[in-house]
Amino acid sequence: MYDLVITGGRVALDEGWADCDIGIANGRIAALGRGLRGAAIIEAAGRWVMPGGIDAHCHLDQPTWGGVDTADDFSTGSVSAAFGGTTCIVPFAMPGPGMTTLAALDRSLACAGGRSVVDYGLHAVFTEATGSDVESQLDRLAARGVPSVKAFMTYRGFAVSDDLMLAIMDGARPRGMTVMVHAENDAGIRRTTGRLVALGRTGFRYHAVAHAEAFEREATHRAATLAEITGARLVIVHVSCAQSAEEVRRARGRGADVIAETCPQYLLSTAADLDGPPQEAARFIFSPPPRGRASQDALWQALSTGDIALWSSDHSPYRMADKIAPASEPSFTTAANGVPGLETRLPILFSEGLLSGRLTLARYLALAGQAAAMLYGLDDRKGRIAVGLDADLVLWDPDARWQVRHEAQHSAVDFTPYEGLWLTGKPTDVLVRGRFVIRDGILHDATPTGQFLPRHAVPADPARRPIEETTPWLEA
Ligand code: DUC
Ligand code: ZN
Ligand code: ZN
Repeated sequence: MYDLVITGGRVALDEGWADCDIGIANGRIAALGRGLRGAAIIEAAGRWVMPGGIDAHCHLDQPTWGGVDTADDFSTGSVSAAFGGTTCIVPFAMPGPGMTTLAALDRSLACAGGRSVVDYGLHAVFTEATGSDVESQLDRLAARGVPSVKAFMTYRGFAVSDDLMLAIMDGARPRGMTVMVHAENDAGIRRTTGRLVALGRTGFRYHAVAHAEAFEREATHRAATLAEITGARLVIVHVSCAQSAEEVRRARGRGADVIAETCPQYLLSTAADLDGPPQEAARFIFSPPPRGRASQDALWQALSTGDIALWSSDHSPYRMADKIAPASEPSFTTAANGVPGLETRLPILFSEGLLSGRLTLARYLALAGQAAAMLYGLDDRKGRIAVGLDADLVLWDPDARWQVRHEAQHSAVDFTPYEGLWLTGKPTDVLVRGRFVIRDGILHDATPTGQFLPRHAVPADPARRPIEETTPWLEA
């Protein structure tokens, strides 16, 4: 007798669709089969039972920077995630001005503790303020279950030099840690922003010029090359355009362990969306910016082949007033960068990826969370429907036809970039470790029982060696 049995649904397993029951005991999936008996039974006829999603790139309760803070904390952000079928999140422990990496981790753990309705891990962030003892800091992060660190190639106060990037990668590889990079050419952005300002071109449309594709392509190529030099595992976060996706594909072709992530905003909006009145255009201010239709096609293609391995929201919950700033003269140079997306990430993938036929079930499952679980050291607990794993499950009504409306979303941000978008398929019931958080489309239990998940390191592929350990003339 199981604590709970879900019966009658169409279940998404690794090997494909199955008509089976799911038996849950002590918060874990205990059995997959027919005729299972449970203390409680959930009838799922007509619904699809999918693994809970993992959103491994989001920003919650970040320290105030330049007077701007994030609207969502771990409470509102995690409820929003749950309504969107995401049962596990990995936000960034972002440092405030001058804050060290480890102090930022302590701060984020304190912010998250006792607030989240879904389970969560944290990524660390290295900046020039991190200090020179990179290796000992990596040791301390790994010991605390944080085997992934992000570094920025742009933004004052954040951008790291190539030297520091190499040191981070050199330290990460032997520890089985993953380096995540925001790849844009900083000097190019600063130079072009300065010239646009001098020309009086500060409207939101110029955001796409100041962050042109060439800047992203160059930085992606450089970061990938640094990964090749060190043998490190590298994730290029928020790949926005065909040129950057192509750089990742080429680096992988050379044997480098470089992985691409993209986000829904790059598939559903274009630079033309920045061209409207400020109130409208502000909904599409994020970095890198939206691109053109050809990039959208290339990104869908790369998602379908696996050349892009990760699908994350980059949920960056900044309010409209912080985007339209100053209100008297909105400017791309002062607008807060980022859009909400925790709640829409998976429904967009379900509707526009799986149901549209762009993605197979296997690709959908990989992008929904399986790939993130494996890459970020969560696969022993999360990411699939399999015996022994946490009972993080989502029941979807595959026929529900609905329109995204900001008023119906649960983030504390005051807009969505997807206002009015029609989608098919909606989560109706969401369980985290066997407990209902959402039931029949309603918040069933807001008790913040989400746990911090210490993640395991993922050893580097021994074939990917630092360049000084290779002897190409002997191997030719
Ligand atoms: N990069 C992110 O990863 N998130 C928000 C803004 C940014 O530039
Ligand atoms: Zn970024
Ligand atoms: Zn981000």
